[in-house]
Amino acid sequence: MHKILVTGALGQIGCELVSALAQTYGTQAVVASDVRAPPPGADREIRYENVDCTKLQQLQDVVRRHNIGTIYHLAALLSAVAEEKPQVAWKVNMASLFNVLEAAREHGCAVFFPSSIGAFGPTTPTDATPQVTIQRPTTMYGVTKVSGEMLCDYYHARFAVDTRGLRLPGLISHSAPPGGGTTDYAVEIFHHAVRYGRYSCFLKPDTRLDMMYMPDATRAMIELMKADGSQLKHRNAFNVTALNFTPEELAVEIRKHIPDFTISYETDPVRQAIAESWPRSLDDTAARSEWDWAPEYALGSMVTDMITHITEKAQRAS
Ligand code: NAD
Ligand code: AKB
Repeated sequence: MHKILVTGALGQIGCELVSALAQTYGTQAVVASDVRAPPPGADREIRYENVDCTKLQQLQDVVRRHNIGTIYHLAALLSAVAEEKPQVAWKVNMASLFNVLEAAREHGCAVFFPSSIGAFGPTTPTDATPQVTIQRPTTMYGVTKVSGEMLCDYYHARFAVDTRGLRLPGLISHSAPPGGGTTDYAVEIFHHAVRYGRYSCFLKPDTRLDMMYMPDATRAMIELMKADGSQLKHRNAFNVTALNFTPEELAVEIRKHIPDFTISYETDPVRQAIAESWPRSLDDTAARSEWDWAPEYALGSMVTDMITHITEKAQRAS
């Protein structure tokens, strides 16, 4: 039986994607991997491999040993960290994708690549950004995402590798902390609201961005990889979205659960500039029509679920 390899599996998405894949296909079908060692107490039922994706040999070895048929390639540096270390970001994001595509070409694997709203830039139409439009990002993260989309298209056209991708918005989740992105405020705010009743936000109150709750995001990734390939016209990569709000609007929704919650603003100029270079909202019509994408969580249901989980976690820890 072909197995599924997840790279960067200890990150914000990986932690939940591995569980979602195990629920869908069984624990034996999934191999989790990361350059880091798993934390003590990690799920021992899921096979774990230490893999640095910038090393082709390590990837090829794990793909061969586990008879891998599909690779969900999550290993990367996120927007804020990539802007701090652009040279490292180019190496990690591009070398690792190139190696994944080479291993996939040699071993006949399908590849999932997570692009981002960061693949757009200040010259892109900002509202209801179309599927096909101007992509001239001004961040190193965005440059690696556009290049990644194009490289995936190239491997599909030139070598018939089944590459598929999503342009994900900011993702909100409670299992693992976010990895250094511009949209991290939308996760941090919940932890601070539950623990301290207040939060100092690094983006301005009216910074509007698309977002998505993690259960919708992992389902989108799995559904895209299951979709009938002959129906996919865009492949790399589909705009997808679910939620759209500003920090101020999120705070209002949190106050429905924690009435005394207060938010203040101490803007980080680097992350604010990144956010302002991104679209305010995406048009995901192509994903909806080509593989029936539809989100399940709205702002209210996402906030209720986040606060429930984080409160339970805080109570267990105390
Ligand atoms: P994360 O930073 O939380 O996790 C990335 C993981 O990759 C980490 O566990 C890290 O140890 C690992 N990693 C780093 N270098 C590696 C290497 N050389 N080899 C193997 N593993 C390595 O990131 P995430 O939020 O889980 O994002 C995963 C992917 O999804 C990234 O490509 C990111 O750009 C994309 N994405 C994320 C979001 C989001 O909001 N989280 C939104 C859009 C796109
Ligand atoms: C980031 O902020 O870097 C990510 C993303 C939207 O790609 N969350």
